[in-house]
Amino acid sequence: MIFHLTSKKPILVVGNGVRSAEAKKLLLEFAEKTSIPVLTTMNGVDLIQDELRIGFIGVYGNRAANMIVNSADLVIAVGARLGLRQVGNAKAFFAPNARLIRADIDQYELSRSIKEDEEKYLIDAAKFLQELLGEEIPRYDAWKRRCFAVKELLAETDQEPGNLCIRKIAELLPPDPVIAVDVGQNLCWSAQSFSLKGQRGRILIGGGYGSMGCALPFAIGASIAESKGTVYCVTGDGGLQMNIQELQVVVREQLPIKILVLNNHVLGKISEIQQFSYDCRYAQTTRESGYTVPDFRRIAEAYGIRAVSVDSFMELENYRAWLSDKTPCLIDICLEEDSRLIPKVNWNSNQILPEIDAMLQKKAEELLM
Ligand SMILES: Cc1ncc(C[n+]2csc(CCOP(=O)(O)OP(=O)(O)O)c2C)c(N)n1
Repeated sequence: MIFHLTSKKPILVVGNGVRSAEAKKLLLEFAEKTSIPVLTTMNGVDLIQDELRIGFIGVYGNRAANMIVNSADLVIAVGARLGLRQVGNAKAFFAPNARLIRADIDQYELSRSIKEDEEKYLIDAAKFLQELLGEEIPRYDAWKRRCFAVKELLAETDQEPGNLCIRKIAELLPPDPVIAVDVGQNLCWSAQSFSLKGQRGRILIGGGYGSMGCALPFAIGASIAESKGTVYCVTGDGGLQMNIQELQVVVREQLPIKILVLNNHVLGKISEIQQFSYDCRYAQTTRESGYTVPDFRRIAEAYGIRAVSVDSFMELENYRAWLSDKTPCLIDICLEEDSRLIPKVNWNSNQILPEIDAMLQKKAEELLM
């Protein structure tokens, strides 16, 4: 018996290992059979979508997801390595009220301990889920409803312009889209706010490698793999400048890649670190400190790609047709320079910052009690 029947608030945390083991169907089956809430890591953010999606955990994870981890009494992590980005610096604060079960195919990942009494299974994610499916596990409908009520309650907190922009893009996409995302704030906003229609869509990210400029080559590869399929490429202005020459491949191969530039005119992720951790001593990240952005519309047009610059993501509505036809395009979306990345889990505790309205916080905590 792997599952602890005494558990009242169990959760599943799934990572990319579930995809590698081709166990996504088993995951959905398990989630449906038991009603145990499913959370993901950033790498597994597209493993579960639509009404099943609560969010991803970790430093820049969704507030509701991290609150649920803080309150759960059983965490079953499958194919999720639970690295620093998920667990933080002070392991004692990770899922402080829970027993931890870890299933991973990678011996090295399991050799790192997170909790002294954690239970580890060196096993393929599909086999592990199959074993769980064979166990008599009660349904957790009421607990799942409470988790989703918290998600609902907090739906409008932490909504920076970057999040709202991703929500707008998601609204305009067809079911099961393939999306390639770059690195920086644009990645975190995407992971936080891309709720996809359908269960087969993909969000391709560089994960732990964090190599800026990956989105456009990812999009090219994904489009070719799908016999010139449509791919949505979400990138920051800095990331696009890393591999901008690949626009020629898009044109030469006539790939229906839709490039959406979240253009805040700064190397946002790093300028934010310089703002908060280095007392606003910006270096090579903002216009004044030595970073500038070209006119992407004109560059795309020079390559022969249809392009437009919009002052606000609200204008994306006017380009619905561009996003659904089979021709490449670039939409340069102007974002506020100071669109921030929130919430953030304190590296040395499990406190989620910034604090929200006390009444809202209390209500969410009561739901999770
Ligand atoms: C090749 C490479 N160089 C530097 C970094 C460090 N880095 C991470 S995010 C980032 C800024 C990204 O800026 P931008 O592409 O404009 O995206 P934003 O954060 O503004 O969304 C930098 C420099 C990196 N991850 N990869």
